[in-house]
Formats: sequence, structure tokens, C-alpha cells
Amino acid sequence: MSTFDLTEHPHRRYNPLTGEWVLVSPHRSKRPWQGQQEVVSGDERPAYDPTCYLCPGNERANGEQNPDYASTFVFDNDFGALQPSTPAGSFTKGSLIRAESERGICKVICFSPRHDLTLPDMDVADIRKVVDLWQREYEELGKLDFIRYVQIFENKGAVMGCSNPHPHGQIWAQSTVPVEPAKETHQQAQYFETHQRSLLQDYLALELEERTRIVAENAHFVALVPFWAVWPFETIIISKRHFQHIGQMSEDEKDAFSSILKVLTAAYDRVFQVSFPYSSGIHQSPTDGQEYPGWHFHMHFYPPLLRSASVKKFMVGYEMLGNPQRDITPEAAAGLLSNLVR
Ligand code: H2U
Ligand code: ZN
Repeated sequence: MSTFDLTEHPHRRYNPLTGEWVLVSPHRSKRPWQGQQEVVSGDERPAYDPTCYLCPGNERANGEQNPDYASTFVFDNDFGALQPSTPAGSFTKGSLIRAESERGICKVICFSPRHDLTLPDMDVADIRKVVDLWQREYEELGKLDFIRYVQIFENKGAVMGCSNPHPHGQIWAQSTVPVEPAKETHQQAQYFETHQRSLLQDYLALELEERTRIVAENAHFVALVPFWAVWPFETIIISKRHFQHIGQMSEDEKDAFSSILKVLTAAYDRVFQVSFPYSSGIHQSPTDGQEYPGWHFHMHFYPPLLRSASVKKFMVGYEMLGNPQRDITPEAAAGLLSNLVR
């Protein structure tokens, strides 16, 4: 047997943010593909679409009319998965059948009045307005006594279930901390208790030393493919300064965040020469009034595409029943992405 080589031999990698593992099979990326091809939608869109429920001045599904907005626009989701008026209550049978009522607020954020743009097409100054809105919403929703977590996210592209190409994201704010941020809360708290430093601060230091998974970097943020990435071109944006939530971001940091958002998403669009689909979202400290000294602000990008604009990675079989698995190594993905940064 030869010596263990990360670029050749199957291995598992640990995700310290969730405590979970991913199986990496570098030798498999050469296998042939005769499976499903996703339909790539042509990207010719008008600046204004009279049938779009997000364009300025248009009517939404519930009959309300959008204002003639000029930059960003936020409204309560007409079909919110969570509602503020849900009565308190629970349903249990012993310890095995349990349900608890959940209150929350769901919002939709239009990033731009322009129907034909996406984040990477927007000017950094206009992306900055989206970041300002995210900050304001996190603070305002977080102040509500029944809101303990504010999840800011974007589904981009039909393949990610996005219902409308108009550039937009969502916010779901709710009375409990959902599963993914709850795992990260636990892992970061444990690390902070043991080391008195932020987990991601120490991780970022390792990455900035090794420099094999970095995609882009500026004065305040780094975008990289995490060592434990599950999705082929998964990335994470980590703030260089250790702070807990977007409410603590300085003016300079908001500019730098806007800039790295553009750089990263523009690089994505160059991978397969298509508007690159992904789900992205900000992870940050809960808003339940407790202190979270271990929490370190970051944003995840989970793009589904694997080997072309039309072939996506499936999370099936072993992924559903065992744990996630990937073929192309995070280092190879980072090499490819960093070469596409302009
Ligand atoms: P997605 O494209 O990521 O699914 O987000 C669009 C959201 O917009 C979706 O949650 C809401 C849907 O409920 N929506 C409205 O609130 N009003 C409408 O008129 C149509 C869609
Ligand atoms: Zn539109």
C-alpha cells in the first residue's frame, strides 16, 4: 500500500462547524456521465417584465401592488411558511410523538428593480444597498421578542427551486433556532470554551497560511472552498474580524462584503458560462438576547452544478442514507474558481 494521499485516496473530512463528515472520493471524478442533464434556461430577459410579480409597479399573487421602487424592496411573503399570529401550543404522545407550534415572519427582498440582473451583474454600490437592508432586517426582526433566529438566504436559478428569475432573496425569522445554525451554535461554543478563540478565526488563519482553497480575499473578508465542502463548488465567505452578526458590521466591512459577493458570484458565472445556480445564506448569532462569544459571522454558498451547466450533483443513495460524498476535491474546485476571479 502506498502512503495516504488526499488527492488520490478515498477519505472522510470533518466539518468542525457541524460536527459532521463528508466522504471524498478523488479518483471518481473521471467516471463517465450518461445521466440526467438539467435544462439550461436561456438568459435573455427584459429589464422589466409586465408578468413578473416582483417587478416595480406590478401586482402580486395576493392582489397587492408593488411600489415603483428604485433600489431594493422588501415585503412580507404572501405565502409565508411561518406566521406571526400562530397560537402557542404543543402536541405530544410520550417522548416519541412531539410537535410544537412555531411563530415567525417570512419576507421577500428584491435586490434590484431590474428584472434582468443577478447579484454578479449589479454594481457593488447597489449590492451594498442589499447588505444594508439585510443589516436593518436582522436588527429589526431580531428585536422582536418572539424572534430568536433570523435566516437570510437566496435561492438562485430554477434548479434550486427559485420561482422567479427577478433577483431576490428571502428572510425567515422564527421563534426557535433552526437545525443548521443550532449545530453551528453548539460547535462554535464548544470550541470557544476550550480555546477562548473563534473556531472560524483559527480556521481562517490555517487557510491563509496554506492558501490552497482560497478563492478571493479583500481587506475584511475571505471567500474559500472549505476543507469539508460537500457541494462541488461550495464556498464560504468568512469575516477576517471575529464578530457575531451583521448588526456589528462596520461601514468599511459592508463595502468589502458587497465587493466580495460580486467577485465570488461573478467567478461562479464563469465556471460553465451560465448564470450559476446556488442557495446561499448568512449564518450568524441567534437573536434570543443571550451572548454568543463563539459565533463568527459567515455566509455559505451551495451550488448544485457538478460537471457542466446541465449536470448537477445529486444528493441521493449513500448521501441520503450514509453521509454526503463528493468526487472533485475542494482543492481542485478552489483552483478552478480562483482562476476565474477577475
Ligand atoms: P423563491 O423564488 O426563492 O421561492 O422566493 C419567492 C417567494 O416569493 C416565495 O416564497 C413569494 C413566494 O411565496 N411570493 C410572494 O410573496 N408573492 C407573490 O405574489 C408570489 C411569490
Ligand atoms: Zn421582475
